Amino acid sequence: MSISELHAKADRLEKELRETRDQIARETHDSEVVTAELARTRAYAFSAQADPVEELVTGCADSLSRYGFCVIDNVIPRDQVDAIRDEMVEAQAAIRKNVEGIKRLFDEEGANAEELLAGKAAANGVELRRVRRVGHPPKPPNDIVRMPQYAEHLANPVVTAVARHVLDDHLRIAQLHPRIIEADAPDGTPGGFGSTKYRGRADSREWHTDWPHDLSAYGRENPNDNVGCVRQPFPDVTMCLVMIWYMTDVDENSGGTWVVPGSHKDPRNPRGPADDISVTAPIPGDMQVSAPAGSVYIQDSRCWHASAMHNPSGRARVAVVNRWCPWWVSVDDYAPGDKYSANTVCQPLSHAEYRGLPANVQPLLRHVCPDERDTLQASVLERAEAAGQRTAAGFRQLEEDVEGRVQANAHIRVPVGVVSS
Ligand SMILES: O=C(O)CCC(=O)C(=O)O
Ligand SMILES: [Fe+2]
Repeated sequence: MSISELHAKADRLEKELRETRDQIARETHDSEVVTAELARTRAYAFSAQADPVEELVTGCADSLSRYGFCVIDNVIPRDQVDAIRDEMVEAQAAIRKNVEGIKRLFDEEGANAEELLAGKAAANGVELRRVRRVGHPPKPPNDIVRMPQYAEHLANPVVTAVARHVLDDHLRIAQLHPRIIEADAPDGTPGGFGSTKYRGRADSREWHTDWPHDLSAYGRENPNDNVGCVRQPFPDVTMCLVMIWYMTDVDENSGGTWVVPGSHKDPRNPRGPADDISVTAPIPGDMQVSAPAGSVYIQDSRCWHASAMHNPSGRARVAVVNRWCPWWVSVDDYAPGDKYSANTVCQPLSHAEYRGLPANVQPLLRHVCPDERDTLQASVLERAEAAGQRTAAGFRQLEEDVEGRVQANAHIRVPVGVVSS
């Protein structure tokens, strides 16, 4: 057989293998068995106190790659959880009040951005900050400024080690906001996430994937509000880690995040126009995460997941969500007309707010402070320095050993024509 015939045969066999595996999964309900076991054993969870930390990092990275998510248990010490939970609840109320104030100023008073920043916002008890991109409208301050106790933990060394391992060395937090799932109310209003008319059923879902893999991109067809989404089928690269910091215990009765293990590698998407998936129906093999208060759920943004639309536990599920990216993802939003800034993309910080952050959090949020120069961090520069030296060494060979150099790459063989599945 010729080389090209062999390649064609390999492609055919790979395709057949994929199809056969899909068929086995369908016929043996493989995913349901795997998920039931995963939910029971919590094989996705690791202790924040693990020693050595490298084992936790590889365990989390392996779980993220295999299942699309992991949990680090007890990142926030037990004795601080209650205070931080209360802080998050108060922050959410203040953030909502502020956004309502911004809407009122724009809608009822017709204020423009410059007069608001020049004092009108403050005079009306509304907080607005200038953003880094010139000409883009101001936004509410980054939610982190309302949660100083939580901020002390945001750059937890174990959490950042996992993020650096999976993403890259220079990290940026693109979004950060509370996400509270209400409990059933005394008047009978069901608990759960989202519109009250859809809440209360354990068999309802709101499947989605997260920015930059959120297909409806917050703003759908509206160029003022659309923050951008990677095209389907998504490249097999982890571009964003979503972190959910649970400040209450979570399980299937108390707002544990719904997830479909393995879905981050599936080319389909719950919102995919051609994928024949209902965003509100259970998916075989889905499960809810369980974790003690103080734990951090980490997922690849491509993983199919949903907030619980039921919460029979009798208490609210309190959490803060953040989206972490490597420096090379374009985190700034493409929603220049979003004057209410209900979306939470790159909410800015004043210089004083930035300087008031814990020192280890500043590098993660420097990009949202327009008063700071946002250069690449040392670890990324060091890589470039090493590559620069390697390049210079090659040119030295060209000066010092013109003929001997010709065989210097004889050991390098690049496979050609290999199609990866
Ligand atoms: O509330 C949860 O458990 C999930 C949150 C979520 O999906 C999100 O914020 O994108
Ligand atoms: Fe989400």
